Amino acid sequence: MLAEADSSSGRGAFITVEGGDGAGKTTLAKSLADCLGQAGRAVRLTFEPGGTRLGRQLRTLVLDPQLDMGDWDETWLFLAARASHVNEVLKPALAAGELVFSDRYSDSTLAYQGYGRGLDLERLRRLNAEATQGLRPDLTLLLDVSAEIGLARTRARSSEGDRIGDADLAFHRRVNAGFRTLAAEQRERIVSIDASRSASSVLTDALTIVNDWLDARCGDS
Ligand code: T5A
Repeated sequence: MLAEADSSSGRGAFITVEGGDGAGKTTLAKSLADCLGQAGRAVRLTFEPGGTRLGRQLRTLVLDPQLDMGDWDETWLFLAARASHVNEVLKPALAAGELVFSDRYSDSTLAYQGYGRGLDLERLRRLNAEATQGLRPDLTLLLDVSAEIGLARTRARSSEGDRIGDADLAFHRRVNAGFRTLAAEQRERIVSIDASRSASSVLTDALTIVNDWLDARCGDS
């Protein structure tokens, strides 16, 4: 058994997909939602920043390569997007008993703004707790791939950069190392998957992890 359900998430289950830029999160989250939806579950697929109308506006701002902003200004924008996501999407979906997949959530703030930008981790944890009203993921899939491979994937897809993706390689390496530290600290919640392999291999592993977790959770209740 990987983790117990977090009672804060109500009747549904809350699963996040995390990792560095280009790790394959969006590809995996869509495939997982498709597979589990076809198996008859009520599935919600959402993402940060941008799962709400306000979040989409904030995403445009925070990723705009023409816009200069301080590291804490950047952090507040991600937190504001998260707060609206929790209120408008996550809590209602979980209360309705849905299986919710979020492409990024609070671990991204610790990895990018904490380990990547060097902001105080304890303060970020407190702010995350406030923005989420204490809503924690039940299970997190961490797609682990080197910054070099991840950035090569995003750059092969599009030559248009964004304010965070365009940061230097050292920044993205710190982010990835930060995600690995978080996974080592919270083995009961965060499960790492080797995301340097094909998308289908990553999906196979993820489906096994999620189905085992759902079975164990069902057995516990
Ligand atoms: N951010 C976000 C913070 O700094 N703090 C925060 O609190 C939050 C929430 C936007 C940025 O914001 C930062 C992190 C980001 O820099 P985002 O939109 O999730 O967040 O940004 P990206 O991670 O850059 O999203 P991408 O869509 O670019 O990457 P994904 O989702 O990891 O990768 P995906 O699935 O889109 O795949 C990228 C390409 O690789 C291919 C896909 O087909 C696609 O072309 N691919 C694979 N190729 C080979 N093998 C595989 N296994 C593959 N999987 C996918």
